[in-house]
Amino acid sequence: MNRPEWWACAAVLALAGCKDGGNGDWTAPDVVINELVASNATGLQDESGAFPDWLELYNDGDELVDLSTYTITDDPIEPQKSLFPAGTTIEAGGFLIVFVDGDPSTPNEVHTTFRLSRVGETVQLVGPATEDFPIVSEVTYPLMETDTSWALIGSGYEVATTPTPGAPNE
Ligand SMILES: [Ca+2]
Ligand SMILES: [Ca+2]
Repeated sequence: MNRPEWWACAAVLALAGCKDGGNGDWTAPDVVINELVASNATGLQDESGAFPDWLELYNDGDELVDLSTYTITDDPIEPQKSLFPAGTTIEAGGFLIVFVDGDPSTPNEVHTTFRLSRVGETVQLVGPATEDFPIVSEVTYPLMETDTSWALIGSGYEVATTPTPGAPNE
């Protein structure tokens, strides 16, 4: 964080609770789990032509975020369940599709080591181990109908009947 941001954060820390990590000077980026499909039959395909479950990350901040030291998990007691490939980044205002299928068969795409349950579970985007695994974004979704998504619209999540991978939710 640059100096003006540090001063601003220090000034409002007591009131607003700036997100702080284990080393005191780490701030969580504004990256959210923006949308997910837990039962994909006819929607987004990966490069192999499969229809994996997927989730969409969105960077609501104004700086590129390097996810190389981040992880993603469906198990809170195993924060490092699935690593991002080294060099994975998400640009400011950008989207990143993560195939949540336990099948890293298309190495140019990001895949997880686990799958999404159609009946619902909790998924977390987790920050660096050096910051004590801060939860950057967390979503708990209910039982999902096939080819619908759980989408962040406004300040909350709701079912979307038309998933929008890589684009703003609607
Ligand atoms: Ca799972
Ligand atoms: Ca979307």
